[in-house]
Amino acid sequence: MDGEIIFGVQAGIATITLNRPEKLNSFNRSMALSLQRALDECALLSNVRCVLITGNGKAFSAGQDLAEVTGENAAAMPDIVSEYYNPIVSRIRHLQKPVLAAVNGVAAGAGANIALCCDVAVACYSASFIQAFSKIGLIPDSGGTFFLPRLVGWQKASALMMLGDRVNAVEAEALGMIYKAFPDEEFFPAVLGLATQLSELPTRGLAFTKQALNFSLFSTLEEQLNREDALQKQAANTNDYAEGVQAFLQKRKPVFSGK
Ligand code: LHQ
Repeated sequence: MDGEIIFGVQAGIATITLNRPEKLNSFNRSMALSLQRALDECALLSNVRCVLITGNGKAFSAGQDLAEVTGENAAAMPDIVSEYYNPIVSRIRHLQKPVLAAVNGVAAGAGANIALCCDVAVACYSASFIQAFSKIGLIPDSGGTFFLPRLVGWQKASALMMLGDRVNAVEAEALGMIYKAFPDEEFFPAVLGLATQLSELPTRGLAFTKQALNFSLFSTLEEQLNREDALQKQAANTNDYAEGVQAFLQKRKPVFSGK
């Protein structure tokens, strides 16, 4: 996909690698649109049961390519947020498959917030997260003002967004910003293990879980209980539910098909 994204599918896992390493995988228009297309592809491909997003080289992503927003051909600000980042975040949240962010290095600005909106985000010890926006007079976008206070609490989020502190991976795990941090040398085996695990779980059940979590962000308890009831009925209609129960009763390991 245009060379700025490397896309591959193997054993149920679609890997999307942000590939502008010399620019710390910062987003230009082409990379943003390629990421959107790759996510669309993941939605369409029935053999994809887990999506892994990572970066090539020493960074995950330094956010917007600031060279693109200066000079005569600079894209207008409203276009950047609505054309690049909002469609990426919406696609990740609405994809009916688990999305794993493997943060292999610095994640700044929109790069950080794209990682944080994924279903599971992990990082290597040498990675870090920076809400870099305030340093250039912007506000956190890509869902940052939505997800970060929900992940780490209002006060921490507010301070991190205003001060633009660099948060290392171990702190990010302690804050609940990410699921886990791994030593660098253990990172890729750990990521592969998690991606494999996610790809072998009941995919439709995970999609219903994701729908319930999305819905919980705005609902009352009563609304949420009703939503869980409706989604549980759908989950109970899947082949994987039948397989899960049978396997338990037969004391064997379940083999889920994702259907
Ligand atoms: C970069 C970038 C970069 C271009 C490193 N762009 N070249 C929405 C609406 C509209 C407009 C703006 O944006 C947004 C959303 C956003 O994402 S706003 C936030 C944009 N991102 C930033 O402000 C982060 C800027 N980068 C940094 O603060 C540092 O580079 C970090 C902390 C990420 C990494 O620091 P270092 O590891 O010390 O690397 P470095 O600074 O030396 O960067 C290496 C190279 O990458 C360097 O190029 P050079 O030619 O000198 O080797 C940088 O210029 C380039 N680079 N980030 N965002």
